Amino acid sequence: MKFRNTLIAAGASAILLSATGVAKAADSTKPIVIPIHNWSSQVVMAHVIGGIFESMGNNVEYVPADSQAVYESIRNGDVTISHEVWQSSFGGSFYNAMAKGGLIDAGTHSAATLEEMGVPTWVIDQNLCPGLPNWEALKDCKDVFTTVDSDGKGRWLEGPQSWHGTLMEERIAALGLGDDYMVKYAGGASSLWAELAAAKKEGRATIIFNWTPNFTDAEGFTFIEFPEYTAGCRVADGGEGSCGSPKGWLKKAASYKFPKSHPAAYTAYSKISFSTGQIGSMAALVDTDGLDHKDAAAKWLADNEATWTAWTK
Ligand code: TMO
Repeated sequence: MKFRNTLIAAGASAILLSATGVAKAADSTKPIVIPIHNWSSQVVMAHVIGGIFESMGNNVEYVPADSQAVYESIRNGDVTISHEVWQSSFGGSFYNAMAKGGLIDAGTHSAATLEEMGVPTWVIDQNLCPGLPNWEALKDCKDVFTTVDSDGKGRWLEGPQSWHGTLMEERIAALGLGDDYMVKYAGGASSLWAELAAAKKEGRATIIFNWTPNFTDAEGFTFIEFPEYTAGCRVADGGEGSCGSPKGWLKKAASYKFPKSHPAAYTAYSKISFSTGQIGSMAALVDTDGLDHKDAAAKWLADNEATWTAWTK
């Protein structure tokens, strides 16, 4: 028996009869809305995933979005996905939106994550603060971490406050480090990387917020080992705050409408899983090689075609 592919237009939507005769819903022509945040891998991956959707015939729109508020926007249907849900920074907002209804968990990347304060590994190699990466070593070496703007205290250069609020200030207080250390917030991720480069040039120790996967995995960055994270240990979750960050997951979120409006794109999205090396290289194309985010995504797609086309089938 022979079947022919038959396209039946039914209002705005179409039904495709495949070779097996199983009806498949075609994707809506409405744009899939992808958020743009303020760290490199996320922006490159936005364009990588957008490029995958476009290769399948979908329309895509990119919108700048706050990385906490985006989960409420997804729940409301204004944004379609969030493709880098980092457990430490965004797990709370992700599950809050899910509990209110309207946001779904579309799977987990294979990369494990850590978002934590740390030092470039040469600070350890040169023994500038003996005992690191154990956090207790900090008690005896605030002086190597002072800067002109730190009031005689050791400085922790945090990321922008939009990522995780006053988490590190609370941790410093809870660990009894408040007399010796202070937090300064970077205006953007590029200030973190500028500080890494300046400290290296000056041969000066520095503590910055950083994460893995990132481009810094390649050169060597050592995360400080704080008391182990447990559920509820943070002040924001009702705890004392004297804990480090979780060895965490990296999830994909979607609007509950997405599987219905764009079933083919959603099916591909649910299969997407990036590794530590893949995400690190997306960041490196921008922060090490100097490409802009769109060019980095185009290069990544061209260099990894076999990987991503498998997800579209
Ligand atoms: C969410 N981030 C990767 C910046 O920690």
